[in-house]
Amino acid sequence: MKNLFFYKLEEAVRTNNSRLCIGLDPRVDDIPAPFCNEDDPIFAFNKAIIDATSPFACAFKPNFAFYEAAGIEGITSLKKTIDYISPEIPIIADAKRSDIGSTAEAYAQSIFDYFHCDAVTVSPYLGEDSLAPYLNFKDKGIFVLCLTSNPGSMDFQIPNDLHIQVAQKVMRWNTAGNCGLVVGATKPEYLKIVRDIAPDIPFLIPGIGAQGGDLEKVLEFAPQGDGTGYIINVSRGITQPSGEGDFITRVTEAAARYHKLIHIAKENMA
Ligand code: NUP
Repeated sequence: MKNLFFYKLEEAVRTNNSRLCIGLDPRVDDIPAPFCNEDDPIFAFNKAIIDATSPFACAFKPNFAFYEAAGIEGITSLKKTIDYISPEIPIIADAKRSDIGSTAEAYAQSIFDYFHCDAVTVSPYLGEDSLAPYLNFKDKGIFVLCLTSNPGSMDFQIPNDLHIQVAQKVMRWNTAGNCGLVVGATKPEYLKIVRDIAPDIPFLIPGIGAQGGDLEKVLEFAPQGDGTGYIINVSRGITQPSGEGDFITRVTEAAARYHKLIHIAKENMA
């Protein structure tokens, strides 16, 4: 069963023939010179990236940390960025919220009622009642952290089979079809385990590009039985492109390259 968010996501996948989610994680100190002279450098930077990369994207994922780090102006830039993105392209608020239920209600209101994002990332650490305020938004997407891409996933998650337990729980919590799982690209063998447990839960997969995840291996295990149900996030690999020359040209080329790499990897699987 697909809820409104996952339906919208698959529509965007179809329209742009893309499973590439583009991460909008602006680092104020790294914003190139021309944008720094604008009134709102973060928004100007994001706007240029969104204009250049929208044809390659099935979703955009701003990580709230980078906007909060820039203070009140950063929050304003975030709001403007979200409002600027075409309504056809879903926006995933990478906010990794986690708190007791009564506080989670305020977080959920902020993400969905104020920022009008289509989906959110949340941490399951505090358990079911802490996620209920998000899950009550039946038309939105709730991506639960399951297996993170960082080295610290070896501290608690993998040694305690937490990724397995989270996947099992999310299968039960998904009564409205609004749940997804965040599964890092850096540990494809564990991603496979999660897919076996949760065959029809969509995956948000970060860790390709700067974190060195293996795209081919990820695409071997990530798709659901019908080939759908996953999106691949790239943030720095697109918004901080290597090389010389015009910045936005390099951003566009990087987005086009990842878009193509995902297709090539998929074809190699076939
Ligand atoms: O497990 C996770 N790993 C991860 O990198 C869960 C995430 N939400 N992320 C986020 O994805 C991370 O915080 C950043 O916003 C993005 C990856 O960025 P990059 O490594 O592609 O630059």
